[in-house]
Amino acid sequence: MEMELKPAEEIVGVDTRYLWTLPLPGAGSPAADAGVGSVWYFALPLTSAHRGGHSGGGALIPGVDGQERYRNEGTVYPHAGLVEMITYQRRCFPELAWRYVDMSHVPWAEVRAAIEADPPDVAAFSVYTSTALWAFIVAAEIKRVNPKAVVVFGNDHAGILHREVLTGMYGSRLVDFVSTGNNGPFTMMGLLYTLRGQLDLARVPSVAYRRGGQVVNQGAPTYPIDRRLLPDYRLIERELERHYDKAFEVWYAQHYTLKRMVTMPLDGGCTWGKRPGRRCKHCSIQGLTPKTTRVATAIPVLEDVVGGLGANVYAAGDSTLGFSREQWSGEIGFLDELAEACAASPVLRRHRFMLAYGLVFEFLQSAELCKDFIRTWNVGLEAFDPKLLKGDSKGINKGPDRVHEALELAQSLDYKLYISGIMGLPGTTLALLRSEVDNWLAMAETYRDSITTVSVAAPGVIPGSRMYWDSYRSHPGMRSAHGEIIPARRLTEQYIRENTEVELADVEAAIAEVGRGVIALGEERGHMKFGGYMLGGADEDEAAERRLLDDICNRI
Ligand code: B12
Ligand code: SF4
Repeated sequence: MEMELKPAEEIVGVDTRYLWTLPLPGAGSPAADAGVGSVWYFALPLTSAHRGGHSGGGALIPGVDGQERYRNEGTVYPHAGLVEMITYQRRCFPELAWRYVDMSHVPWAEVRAAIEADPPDVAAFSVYTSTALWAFIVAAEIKRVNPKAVVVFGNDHAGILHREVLTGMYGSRLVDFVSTGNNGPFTMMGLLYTLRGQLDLARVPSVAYRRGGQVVNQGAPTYPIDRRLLPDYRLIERELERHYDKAFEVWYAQHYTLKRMVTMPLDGGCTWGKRPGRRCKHCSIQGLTPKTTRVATAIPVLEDVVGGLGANVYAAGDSTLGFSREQWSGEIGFLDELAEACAASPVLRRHRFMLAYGLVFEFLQSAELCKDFIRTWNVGLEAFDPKLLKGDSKGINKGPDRVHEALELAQSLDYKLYISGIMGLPGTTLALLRSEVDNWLAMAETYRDSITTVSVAAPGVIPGSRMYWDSYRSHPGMRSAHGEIIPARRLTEQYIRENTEVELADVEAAIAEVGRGVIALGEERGHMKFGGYMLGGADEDEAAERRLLDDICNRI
């Protein structure tokens, strides 16, 4: 698969031009470190949001008490992609020092001091659209202190925009390599072997870089996930204790018996993704081909995580609840096998430990099958009025009656619910906005004993989505905003203006009203939390972050 701006179908396969066998056969343990003495892996905070750097965090909403717990608690979930790479690094380079730094928890001053004291030789960043600014800031500081350091950007934002990053005002100076596929460990370990002089760069998959004034991209299909190691969270147990457990305590402790949650790439893609034109318009995930791990491999890892670390498991797939034999083409029996294996495991059969995504339709099909191991159903309801879903494949949620039926079923089978939605979809009027607010509040009130989170956001125009691609092609204004850092809030404002009868300000007022209601209801009973997408771009913090970046760059 090649990550590009134009939504594309993800290809799964093995391209034999590249190195996939890790550790590299015959590499042995080289005596010299060849300039690579330490590798740091960075997870980043949302732009301008030191508060609520967590999914569904966000700025404080005026006019309601009980938001103290939303302040600066950092994310609940360690970063799966980074722990996946660290797991491989321990296998391939057991002697090579590494650090895992999650800046939603570790403050900038502390990170800056650590870089000053002993900068890394290689820095790997997981870059989302909403965290790109911080990726550049930290990369700049590392290059300032250690100009020889090698900077690698990865994840969807960087991969989709690899050209923009490698040739951009900041990226051309700060970023050496960009990962362009869903092959993190192979890209990163390949690069480490290359930097140590043990592998030709041409054999590293899914990597883009500058050469002779050009951008070279060694695009590769996604290596099958049933042949990969799963992330080993024991490697960051100290960070779990120091940071993530506290965040979990604040947000979720009242809802769960296991008091942690870690993300596991057990499956990926969705059954809607085969043809990119059919995908939900706002979905920015490129890797959409349905794929699953091997259940026999996953079970011992899950036993360690649940039984050993005492953690819940966030299934990173986009459509996990869709993967039962009774649905779609009937080809994928992942959940059927998993249910059977969990029931047979002395550790797992005692817990409902998993959080899984699924459409309403998918939940209705698999709720009964999964009721002994899935604890939480994570559902994107998007909107209540079917008119708003037209032209966006989420219409497959099939309107309010099916939603109601699914929520009732969830409650009767004692599922927890993490519910998200979008306000300001094409066709929105002021009257519709009002009725959406009322519907969200009515739902929150009815199901508050099951709901952990209600998260409602404006339609973020982010690269990777069909919405972004359509706007990019049809709007000169959009093209001028396009680049290595995306002004997502400004683009969203424009998108709402052009496709609805309301303004972003109306949408944000409606979201705040839902927020106030949800928080107040949760305070009364149920402990629901509220969150919305922090688009950034609106406050002084972000302007200060931009100045910080320029200031560091001027000193390199
Ligand atoms: C789990 C998840 C979360 C979790 C946990 C994230 C975490 N800390 O790990 C939570 C709930 C916290 C979360 C939050 C948010 N998320 Co989220 N999340 C996901 C989800 C479902 C799975 C990600 C995952 O763990 N996959 C498994 C791991 C192993 O793979 P991966 O991360 O995809 O990375 C692969 C490659 O990209 C590559 N790679 C990744 N990083 C790097 C770095 C280097 C150096 C290299 C070489 C390679 C590499 O290697 C991996 C494969 O081997 C994805 C959707 C999806 N299925 O991809 C959305 C997704 C990543 N999230 C998204 C968004 C928007 C958010 C939020 C901004 C939501 C919000 N608040 O409004 C926040 C941001 C939080 C933050 N501070 O960064 C978007 C990102 C879009 C974009 N263009 O940036 C996605 C793609 C979903 C979408 N809307 O389309 N998210
Ligand atoms: S939003 Fe979900 S169902 Fe829609 S295309 Fe994306 S992953 Fe598939």
